[in-house]
Amino acid sequence: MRKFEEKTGQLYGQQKIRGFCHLYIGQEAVMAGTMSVIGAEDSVITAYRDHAHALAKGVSANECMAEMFGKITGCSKGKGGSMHFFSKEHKMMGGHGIVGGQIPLGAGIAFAEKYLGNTNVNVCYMGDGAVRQGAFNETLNMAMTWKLPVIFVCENNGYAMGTSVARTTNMMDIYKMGHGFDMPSAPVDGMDVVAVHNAMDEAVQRARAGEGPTFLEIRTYRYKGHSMSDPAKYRTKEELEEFKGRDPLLSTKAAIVENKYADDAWFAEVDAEIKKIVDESVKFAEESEYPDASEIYKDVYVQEDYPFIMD
Ligand SMILES: Cc1ncc(C[n+]2csc(CCOP(=O)(O)OP(=O)(O)O)c2C)c(N)n1
Ligand SMILES: [Mg+2]
Repeated sequence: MRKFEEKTGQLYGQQKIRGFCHLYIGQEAVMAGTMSVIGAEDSVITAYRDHAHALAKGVSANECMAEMFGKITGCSKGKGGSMHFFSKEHKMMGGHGIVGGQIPLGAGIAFAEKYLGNTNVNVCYMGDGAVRQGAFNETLNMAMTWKLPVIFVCENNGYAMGTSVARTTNMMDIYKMGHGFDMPSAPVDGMDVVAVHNAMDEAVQRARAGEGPTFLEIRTYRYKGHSMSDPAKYRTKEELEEFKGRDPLLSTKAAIVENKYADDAWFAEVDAEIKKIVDESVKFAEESEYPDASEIYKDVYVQEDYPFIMD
């Protein structure tokens, strides 16, 4: 996730990737910790900061990179771009640009799974800004009433664009918003991948057992600006450095080496392998074709054979 996005940032600077683009760098422990709990049959849905979600759910780096280049081989056939990564195969249900728009959709997917009688869950990610939408409250109410198998994950990175959480609320503990619906809710250290995994594991077990939703407020931080055009003047250098000092990649690596699960040579091998995958994705994207003009109205509305849930 980190290497893919570092490359994405470079390519944006070279104007090979255009349009809106929001990097996830710094928040990776949220994705690694939550995705390591769920399986291929479970679905995820999120907002526009979606590259890591797609990669972690199994969408290939090739398809993700090609999407940002606007190429037909992209996961949304080059018509979605950075903010709209979708994959029916991997049950990655987007990539949504309207803040909070994905929250009722996630509950809807969970409703469908329950209706079909399986034990699949939906993980519905959102930002700290998104919880200020009315739809968030309405969705939590319905999800709890119907005991839907959905895990609401608020990735609290402290800011909604340039607006800090402190400027948008009198009550800083976002997880407490779930208490208004008697929903199991908890704060989680988002820089600690094991803490994230454990909280998620509990939530997913509850959802699979038919006991309904959970609301996790995972406290994290984004190192880059909101989008590529944001110089991030609304926060101090010290604040940024403090979080970088707790970088989840470094602390996880240290724990792995300390416990002798792997050594530096193994990390070097993995680093080289990932560099190759990322470099190849750029080549793949560059060599792919743009969609033909005849594609423009395709996939805008649901095709008869499309809805995965009715298969
Ligand atoms: C309904 C709506 N209002 C406003 C915007 C403009 N907007 C885009 S991102 C954003 C901030 C959202 O912040 P947050 O939910 O914390 O997510 P983050 O970017 O931190 O991941 C806003 C206000 C939008 N896309 N949709
Ligand atoms: Mg935010």
